Amino acid sequence: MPSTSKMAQLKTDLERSLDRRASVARYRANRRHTRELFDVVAPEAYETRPIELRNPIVFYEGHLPAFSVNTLVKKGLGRPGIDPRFEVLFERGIDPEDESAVPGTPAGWPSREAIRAYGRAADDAIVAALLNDDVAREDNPVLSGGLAVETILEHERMHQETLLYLWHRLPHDQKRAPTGAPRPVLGGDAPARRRVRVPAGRATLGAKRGEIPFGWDNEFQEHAVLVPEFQIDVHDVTNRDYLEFVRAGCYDREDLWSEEGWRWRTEHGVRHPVFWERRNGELRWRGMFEELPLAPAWPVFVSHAEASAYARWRDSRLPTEPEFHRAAYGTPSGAERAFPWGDEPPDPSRANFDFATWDPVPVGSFPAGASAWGIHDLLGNGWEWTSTVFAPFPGFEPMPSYPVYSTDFFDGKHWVMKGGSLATGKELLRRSVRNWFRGNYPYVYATFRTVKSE
Ligand code: AVJ
Ligand code: FE
Repeated sequence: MPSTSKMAQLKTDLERSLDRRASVARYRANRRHTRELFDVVAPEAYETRPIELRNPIVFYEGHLPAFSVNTLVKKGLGRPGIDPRFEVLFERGIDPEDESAVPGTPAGWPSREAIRAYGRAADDAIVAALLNDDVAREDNPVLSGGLAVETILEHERMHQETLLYLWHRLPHDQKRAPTGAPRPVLGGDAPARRRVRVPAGRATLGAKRGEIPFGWDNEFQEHAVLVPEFQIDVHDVTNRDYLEFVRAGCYDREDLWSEEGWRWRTEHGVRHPVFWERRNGELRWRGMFEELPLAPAWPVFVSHAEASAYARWRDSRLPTEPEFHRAAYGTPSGAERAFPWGDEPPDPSRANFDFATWDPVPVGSFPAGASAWGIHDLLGNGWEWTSTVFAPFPGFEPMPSYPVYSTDFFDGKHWVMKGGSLATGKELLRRSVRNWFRGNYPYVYATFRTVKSE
């Protein structure tokens, strides 16, 4: 009869081999999804740069495997990579303040064939490591608890969202919809604008180290915030609502905009959201695969600067990060939930996420996803801008697997977004996830709602 510690050992060995196979399956599924996303884009668009403030498309096909090799194989396991040149060239993306600060890129990128061959070699190395190496060894802070493995898996998930919003900028003749792609659901008129009162109470932000299987460094530590009473929009601001702001001439009203917001608005000649297009005097929606009517009930996607100006025009403001938490996860009893609707994991009846659609769906489409206060769409469809500057929580420590993940962005120029979009993976809908962008970045699937405190 084996001793109990021997039994425990046997059990963990079995568990470990199941974990290994599960990680390989997740890695493979991720890579397949990335490949499917690249297949949407016409080959002639490969070296184009759909967003000036980001690298060209070609970069991302190299970045995903190179990041995985850099993080798991080199940094984690301490082994050589596959191609040192690629592992520097594709190491990290860019986030310049404006178009004039875009760093130079190579005169010629490696060929697509070479990048794909690198990707295949990287996949083989990662899969072999997941199957055979001690990828979760506890005496190595990069690997401990599966940190590097989770880091590479979620990194690829996040960039699938990057790819989607980049693809959104491409001309329609440079994309092909996959067969069976769902048709856009335009819906009817938007629901009436309405706010609901959320009484003062506690919001728990962040997570405790060791209590969730994985989190990015900026999600720690957990801490409670007392949130005073406020009133918040039941629905995200819609295209119908925002059109009133445009028609009222608010892109010409400097008094509504912050100083940087106004500078961005004037220097770029911004007259309406980038997801909108003016065609023969009519405003239309730039859909993923076709131009569409401006669906009144879709959430408007805008920059933080535009969202803030709109809120000011409505004599209101954007919610703070703690207010978002209270609206999404708080309840009248004071208990807090894992998700707006309760503790059950996300499924397609609760929200629009995980690439279920290629364009948003009407606000209020998921009554089963409403929060305890009856607030809709707090997760999915579009991220939500907050008035909170992206900064570390108390007890922040850079993560060993990717120490510059957040620290470079604690510069007072990035704003917290919460909630997730149509292109956010399921695992990234956990309560503690924080996203962030510059205030003048209008390209993300990001909407907002307004709040008032009496
Ligand atoms: C957290 C979404 C702002 O896309 O720039 C990817 C995530 N960091 N690779 C980004 C990220 C490094 C990041 N965001
Ligand atoms: Fe990245």
